Amino acid sequence: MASDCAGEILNGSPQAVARLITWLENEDERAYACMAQLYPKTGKSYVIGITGPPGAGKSTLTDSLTRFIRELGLTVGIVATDPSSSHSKGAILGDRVRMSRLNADPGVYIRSMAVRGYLGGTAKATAEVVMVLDASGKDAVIVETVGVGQDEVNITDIADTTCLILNPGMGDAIQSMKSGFMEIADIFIINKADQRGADQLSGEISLRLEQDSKIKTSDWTPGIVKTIAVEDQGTGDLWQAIQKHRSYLEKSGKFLENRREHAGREALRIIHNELFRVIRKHLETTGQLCQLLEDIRNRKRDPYSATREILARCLSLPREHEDEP
Ligand SMILES: Nc1nc2c(ncn2[C@@H]2O[C@H](COP(=O)(O)OP(=O)(O)O)[C@@H](O)[C@H]2O)c(=O)[nH]1
Ligand SMILES: [Mg+2]
Repeated sequence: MASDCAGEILNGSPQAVARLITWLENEDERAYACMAQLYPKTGKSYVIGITGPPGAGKSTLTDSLTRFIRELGLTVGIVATDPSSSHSKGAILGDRVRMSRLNADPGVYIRSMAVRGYLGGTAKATAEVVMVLDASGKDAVIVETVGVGQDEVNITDIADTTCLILNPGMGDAIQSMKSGFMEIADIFIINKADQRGADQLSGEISLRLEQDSKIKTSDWTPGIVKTIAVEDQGTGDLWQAIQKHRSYLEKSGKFLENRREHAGREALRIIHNELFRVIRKHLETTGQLCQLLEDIRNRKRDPYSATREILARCLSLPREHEDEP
């Protein structure tokens, strides 16, 4: 039952969290009733986005940062979206092994999610999984993703503080980044600072930031932090940089402003997905979808007037799952 599940999640049950996330991924109707109950209890976790190219050290740093946060006595939820998992299970397994020290800790919940259908990005249900971990009482939620730009959910729409990880030698990548791309980062992390060129990269980032007109006029200048994630070095500096950004957000009023914007955008996404899901299901169960698509393929119909007609019919549909509380 959805109401039992919500209650268990509010009591911090990891089994209930796992069950609801599976429902969300499968678009199981029980998820919606449960999410409706949890929603008023969300908004307490601080959400940290860790993004960057594959191999930059996102998982290793997430592991290190999580252990640091745990030592402060705070609990952590981790959502790792994995672009390569549609091709092989290797990367997700790798993450699991890398984070295995955390698996035994009841103050940490880790969920890997597959990104289907496109390269890179943030899984569709990521924002919802963050809400579930938030409702389950985690103080901080870390979202690891390679997604920037081309996916349907941007990390900056989910995270309070977004960190972009780069490595020494990526100066050329910085130079060729489109304007606007630099703006996604509240903090730049130069990971693998044990390798040559960390200072040079730091200089290149600073230069790009100075040239960026939007960042120049903003009252937040992104921090640059050097880390060696494999040796747990720089993690404390990163935590401090995150705290500095958080206090900037809170003092400037941006924290609530961003959260309001995120909530509005997420609501539109939920309405979009849910309307499509309900209408598709109706068309499928009544057998209309096949016929309609066949008519369009055969050019007997056009999809525009068909959509109008479907909408007109569906808007007088009886309500779904009225049996759920
Ligand atoms: N030399 C060095 N290697 C690192 C560092 N951080 C991570 N790595 C290695 O880089 C590889 C990719 O790391 P991973 O965390 O899986 O990257 P992700 O794809 O961004 O999640 C692994 O072999 C890590 O051991 C670092 O600070 N220095
Ligand atoms: Mg990873």
